[in-house]
Amino acid sequence: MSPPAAIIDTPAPVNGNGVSIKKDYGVKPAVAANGQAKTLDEMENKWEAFTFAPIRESQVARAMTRRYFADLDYYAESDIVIIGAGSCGLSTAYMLGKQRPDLKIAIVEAGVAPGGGAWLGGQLFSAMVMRKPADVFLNDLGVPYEDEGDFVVVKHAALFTSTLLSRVLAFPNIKLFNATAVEDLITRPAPTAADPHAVRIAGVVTNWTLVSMHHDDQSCMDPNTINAPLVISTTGHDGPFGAFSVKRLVSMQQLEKLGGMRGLDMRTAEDAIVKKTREIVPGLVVGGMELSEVDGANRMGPTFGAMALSGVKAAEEALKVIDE
Ligand code: 48N
Repeated sequence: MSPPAAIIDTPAPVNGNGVSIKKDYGVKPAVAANGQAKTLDEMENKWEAFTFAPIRESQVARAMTRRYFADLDYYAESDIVIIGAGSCGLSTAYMLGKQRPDLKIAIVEAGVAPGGGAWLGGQLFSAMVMRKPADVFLNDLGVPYEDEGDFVVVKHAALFTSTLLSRVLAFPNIKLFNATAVEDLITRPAPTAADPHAVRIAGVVTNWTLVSMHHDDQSCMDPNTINAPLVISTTGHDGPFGAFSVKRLVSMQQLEKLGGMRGLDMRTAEDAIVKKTREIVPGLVVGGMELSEVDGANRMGPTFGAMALSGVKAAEEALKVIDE
């Protein structure tokens, strides 16, 4: 039985060059789902007559895939790519989204769930500590906290991370590609007097994370790419996926070696990470705990102010490059 004619949808819109354009789906605030009621109160005790509006499975398939592939097409050329949607990467995206609605920003996050290590405060405890002046970031974000003098405490780390994530996802010029791993960096020759083999970073090489995890037991599964004049890497300290870009810079001889993250020293670690967030090689800014692997900075343990403010600085450093 062929689907009713009304459901055969029109093809995704493309411009004169056949490039998908962001179709305006008329994003509206959420309204009651069932078509009859307009408020939750109106649904009370009306379950006998309750029914959802009609749907055909292919409409769901098209609603998801049309948008996703239009986004893949649209962000294939981005202004900035952020690798890693942990607390630093999301803070960076938040600052860029607020300041530069003109920029196309793609966030590539290997995990299905973005947020990195910021869903808990430390050793699975809920509360998240941020040392002042990181409270100014929480004020800007609108996250409530308890003031303990030199530091503040957010009652649950997930309150910070979910609020930050929701603000970032609400920016129309930012797209999160989660469950997607950066497998390599796109480079262009940028020889210098000191290094004829020097490169500048010009984008990222991506694949579904589940594919990235099985290159050793499947035949060749080639990646996809996103071109961008600037990449911001915030992939965290070393681990299964961590410190990705800086380790790749070493293997492509753009960095001689990594300093390696040092032992825990809260007071020196946080200042160092924020102050040294910077463009490591042309076209690549590194922030958050990934940076500790470059400079051999100490780790700070269960305090997150440096992640937020490293994100603020990473956004600043990125705009210096983009606007130069
Ligand atoms: O949360 P993380 O790991 O990294 P940061 O730098 O945003 O925040 C670090 C912070 O959580 C701490 O480690 C705290 C402060 N503790 C310090 C200490 O002393 O222990 O987020 C990195 C994100 C994760 O979500 C990864 O999944 C993702 O980056 N990621 C990648 N995404 C895409 N492609 C990759 N190759 C990749 N590698 C990591």
